[in-house]
Amino acid sequence: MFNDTICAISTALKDGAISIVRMSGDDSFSIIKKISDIKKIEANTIKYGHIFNNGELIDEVLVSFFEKKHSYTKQDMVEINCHGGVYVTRMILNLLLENGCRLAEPGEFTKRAYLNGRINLSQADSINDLIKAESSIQAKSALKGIEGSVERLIMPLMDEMKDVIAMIEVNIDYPEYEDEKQMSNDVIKPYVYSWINKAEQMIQKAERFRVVKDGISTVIIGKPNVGKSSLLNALLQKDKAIVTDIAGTTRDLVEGKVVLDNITLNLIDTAGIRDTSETIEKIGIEKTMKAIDDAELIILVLDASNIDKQDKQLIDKYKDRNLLVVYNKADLNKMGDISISALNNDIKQLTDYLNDKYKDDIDLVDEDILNNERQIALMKSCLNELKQMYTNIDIETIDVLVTNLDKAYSYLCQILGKEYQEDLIDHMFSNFCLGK
Ligand SMILES: Nc1nc2c(ncn2[C@@H]2O[C@H](COP(=O)(O)OP(=O)(O)OP(=O)(O)O)[C@@H](O)[C@H]2O)c(=O)[nH]1
Ligand SMILES: [Mg+2]
Repeated sequence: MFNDTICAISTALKDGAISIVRMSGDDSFSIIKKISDIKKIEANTIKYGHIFNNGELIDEVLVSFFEKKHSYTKQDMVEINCHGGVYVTRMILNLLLENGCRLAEPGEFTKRAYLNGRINLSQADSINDLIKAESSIQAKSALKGIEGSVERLIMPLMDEMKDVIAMIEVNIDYPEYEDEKQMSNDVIKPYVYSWINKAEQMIQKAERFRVVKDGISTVIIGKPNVGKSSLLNALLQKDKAIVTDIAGTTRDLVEGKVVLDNITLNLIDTAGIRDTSETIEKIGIEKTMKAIDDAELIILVLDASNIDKQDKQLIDKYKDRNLLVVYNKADLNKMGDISISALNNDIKQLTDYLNDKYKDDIDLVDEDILNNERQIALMKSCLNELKQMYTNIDIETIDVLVTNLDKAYSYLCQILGKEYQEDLIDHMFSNFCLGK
């Protein structure tokens, strides 16, 4: 089923020095022989040659051969390095299709790597994350995932659970073996307690890290004319939002993304908050309120040369949220812990503060942690089963409790893809790009 030979263009289809067209499957080696002057194939070598279509030269190429044992998919694989450019690359792909290959689905090479046991499902997650990485921290965390950090993290927990399940099963199935350790409710209670703690910690760390890795949703708010749009522009280093000295310039939400040293901010500049009867501005302020509700971080901008009662009301209103008060217009008046001048692009105190504030979360990149939503969601399901088990531990019999434990364990298996679940696998790999 998985041995038919697939092919795809693995590099971006645009002008460039080199493109790579890949094949994987039983016929990879014989197909390249049919379309090129490379007739003698040695595994794990790179050969120089030419590709022909009915005797007509298509390109001069370098072809890498990977034997099953050493290939990415654990199948015979061929990688054709041809001259970049849309035309030649497509020609070679078409030749492969005409000579017995099937066009790979997105992610199908990695799917084969997984199905053939080359990588586990969490490693496949990470390969996808690496392809999509936009910042160094995303890339670093994906690389850790590829080299097996998730398995390292959850295996000790899985081993403990597996042992306890096995002992309970022995107790149930062979009650006559009195020598076996008896897994009474009292015996398993401390185990379940410690697993709950571990699962909670893993989820908490993963969620903290996800915020810094995927971008902190940040809303810039304040009264009209304090310099919110100027701050957005200074952070983005471009004139994205309109800036004027007319109060109420920004009506709609203006979005932008900025990568500071390591953290990414998903920024939203908003309409200045004030009482107004003007229809458009009113709608803008309603949108501001909604954006504030959804944000993880609120940057409240004040005009340091003109602080009044309304500023204090805003500080008071959002003091229980993740609020950062920034004093702008430092060129007119310097005050507060974070004093900036957006007009002069003097915002270092703010960026330094943010990099420092999230440093501990960023440092989690060096720990083995859960890497993405799928893994976190499965760990949460596992935690729910364990909590249910703990709630009932003094009232239910062991054979009822073990059903929760079985389910908890199976969620952990799913993180690594240890259970073969075709739906899940298809869903996951369809997010990949072609040729990977
Ligand atoms: N002196 C000084 N003026 C600034 C500074 N930042 C912004 N301004 C000026 O303040 C005025 C308002 O700036 P905006 O960035 O449009 O302010 P805003 O908070 O987005 O205003 P609204 O969109 O109306 O809510 C403009 O004239 C800016 O040039 C600053 O650091 N120093
Ligand atoms: Mg504005």
